[in-house]
Amino acid sequence: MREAGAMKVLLIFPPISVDERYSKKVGDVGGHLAPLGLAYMAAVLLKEGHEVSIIDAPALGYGMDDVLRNVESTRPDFIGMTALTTTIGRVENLSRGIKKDHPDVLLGVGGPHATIMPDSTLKRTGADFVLVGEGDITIVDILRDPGKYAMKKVIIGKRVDDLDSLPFPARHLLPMRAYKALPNTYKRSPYAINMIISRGCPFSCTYCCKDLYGYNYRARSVDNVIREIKHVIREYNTTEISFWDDLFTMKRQWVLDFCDRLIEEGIDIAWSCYSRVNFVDYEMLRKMKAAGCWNIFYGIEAGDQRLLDNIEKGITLDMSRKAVKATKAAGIEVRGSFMIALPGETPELAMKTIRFAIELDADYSQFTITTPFPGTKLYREASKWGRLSKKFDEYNEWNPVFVPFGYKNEAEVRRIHREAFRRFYFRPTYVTKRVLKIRSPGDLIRNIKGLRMILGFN
Ligand code: B12
Repeated sequence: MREAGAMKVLLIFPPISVDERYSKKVGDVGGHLAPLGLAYMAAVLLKEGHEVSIIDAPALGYGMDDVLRNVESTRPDFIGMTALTTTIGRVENLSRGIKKDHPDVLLGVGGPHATIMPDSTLKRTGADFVLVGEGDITIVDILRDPGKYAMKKVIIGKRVDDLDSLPFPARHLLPMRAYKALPNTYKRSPYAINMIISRGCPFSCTYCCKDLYGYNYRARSVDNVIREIKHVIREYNTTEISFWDDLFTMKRQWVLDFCDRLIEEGIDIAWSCYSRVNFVDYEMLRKMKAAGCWNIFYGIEAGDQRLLDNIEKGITLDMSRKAVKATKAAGIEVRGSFMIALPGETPELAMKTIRFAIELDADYSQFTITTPFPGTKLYREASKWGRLSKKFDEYNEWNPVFVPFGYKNEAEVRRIHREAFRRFYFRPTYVTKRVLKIRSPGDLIRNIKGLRMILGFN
């Protein structure tokens, strides 16, 4: 029985397949992760006494019709959807479909795209409201008194200053066995548990959108994160966790304290995170390794200083060299992220980036195609640097939606992007290194799947 005033809530992550995400046939390689934003909101709403369910359509393999059928049979009072720029077209179709059959359902849309383009999101989807920014606090207020908000079509979400005040994400509402990491992104267990320890980032890289979490970095306490780790170990028997913060090592002392706790309490997990090359040092990396960190993903982006300056990355090539060397020396694998088709880039400069990736010789390198998402400085200034397509469905970082003036056309961007994977991965030294690292049948399978994925990109 629901309490008085309680609602039947359905939160939806709209359908998109892994192949669509990469605009390529990459096969059954995994790559789904729990939608933590919805899971946080679900946890908060459960505490309020609402009856909540989540449909993570990509993980469940649901298409539009499956979602609509579910809505038909469950008849929720409130439906909330996440919109990314890549998925706004689907959110539009889905919400129009829902509103056609159920005009009375309260429908809200949030997430990065809704935050960046609230008015157009409202118009396209026909939703009752669009929420800008963080939803965890404000969704409670809205459902407490929908009448009060009925006139406000665009609602600004309250920023969560004290992240420890949030309950842990309601993972029990999600198909946890469907979350499998990509082959080269796990060590011990393909069943992925993703976690976030902070929100916000003080840097101003021009390709990144600051509208959602802002510049103000806020972290959870070490104690709160350790409790969540123990919780997921207990509930899901997990042996591996990936941290998806933009900058996990933002606060050095936090990282050291966190590692000390993992070590002191004998918490045996393999973990990985994202960082910046100028926010690590050997001593800290050694401690991270001792605490179970096996892989760090660095945004290295380019092999030419001017290209880095054009995106206001605030790093130098030497910082990348130093960080990669220190990370390897600490015994942690390095994943390097590189961008092709940056503002000011020519195919020759892209070759410099590819050569730099080879020089650094990270354990894995990912090359994505620069995508000026709306809400970023790069989007606003795109016409200064090249030609930009506005087909948002193609904004997935694997399509040349932006062609810098230094390139002839999209085909040339695609050719260089393929070339990057080919030159990096099909080097005899790289192949030998990977083969020598194979220790178990699991390692072998991971490598074969990873190879299939790289071939998919080619
Ligand atoms: C983890 C992650 C992934 C994971 C999992 C995605 C998932 N299921 O959530 C994986 C690796 C699968 C992934 C894939 C992609 N991702 Co991604 N991802 C992230 C990352 C790093 C963290 C997301 C997260 O957990 N945030 C923490 C939670 C708490 O926040 P949240 O999800 O934003 O939710 C809050 C608010 O947005 C809001 N909210 C969200 N939904 C709703 C709904 C309602 C009704 C309301 C009221 C509020 C609300 O309230 C929430 C709580 O405060 C973000 C970057 C970032 N820092 O957020 C990029 C990010 C979301 N991804 C992005 C992109 C582009 C992609 C891909 C297209 C890239 C690709 N080719 O792989 C795909 C598309 C995937 C898809 N399924 O559609 C972009 C989106 C940009 C944009 N303008 O839309 C981001 C912002 C990164 C970037 N490049 O700038 N991603």
